[in-house]
Amino acid sequence: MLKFYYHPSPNPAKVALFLEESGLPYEMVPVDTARGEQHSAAYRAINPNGKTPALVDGDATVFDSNAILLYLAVRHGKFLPENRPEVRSQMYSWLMFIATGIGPFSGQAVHFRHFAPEPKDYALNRYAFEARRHWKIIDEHLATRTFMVNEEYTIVDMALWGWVRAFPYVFGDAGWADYPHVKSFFDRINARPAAQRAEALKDLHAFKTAYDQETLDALYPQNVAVE
Ligand SMILES: N[C@@H](CCC(=O)N[C@@H](CS)C(=O)NCC(=O)O)C(=O)O
Repeated sequence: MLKFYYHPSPNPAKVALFLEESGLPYEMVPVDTARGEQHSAAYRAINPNGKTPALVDGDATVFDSNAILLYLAVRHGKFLPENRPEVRSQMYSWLMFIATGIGPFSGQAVHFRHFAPEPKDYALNRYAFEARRHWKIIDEHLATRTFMVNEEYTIVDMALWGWVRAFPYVFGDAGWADYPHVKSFFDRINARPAAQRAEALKDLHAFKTAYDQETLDALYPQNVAVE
């Protein structure tokens, strides 16, 4: 059975949605990043990047959320758009745009908005600007379509959903108003039973929610004092 290494955060959510949509049997293995479990030697052997998610499929190990989506989609022939160059090219482009733009800039915008120590104005401005710029591109793209590629529900939509969930942390609750098409997309995917099951995974384990010193040290090791 598939082993899915999970924490309730944006990148694992993408894979949770695929697994729930596909009905593939899997075991959820919690990795409590607030307790530093992502840094254990055992987990690093699965994901050398020490982040969630990761997937073990028999002898195959896959890390990085969009790589896992592609792996599962190709292996099981599910949630890939029509196999024409002009369509698949769109899938690869948007998948990488989400992996290299939406995710990292949104993540850093969250970090500087909520967690970074002062002074942070320059960095906050830089990442909030880039997050807005990337999400505007998505919003304009979704203005004329239901799904990201070819009007088919694909892994690109799953990759996007993982991060749309974090929208209020990136921009605040008022942020939705500037991205109406992203909001409609979010409501549309949330209405799917698989999305609700993917969201409910977080309740299967008592993940730590406190932001105490242990959590800060686990998530921001650059701040840990070196004696
Ligand atoms: N590029 C990676 C990024 C993974 C990532 O940053 N995961 C976050 C959760 S969304 C994490 O595990 N954070 C814990 C940490 O940074 O220590 C992917 O898409 O899987």
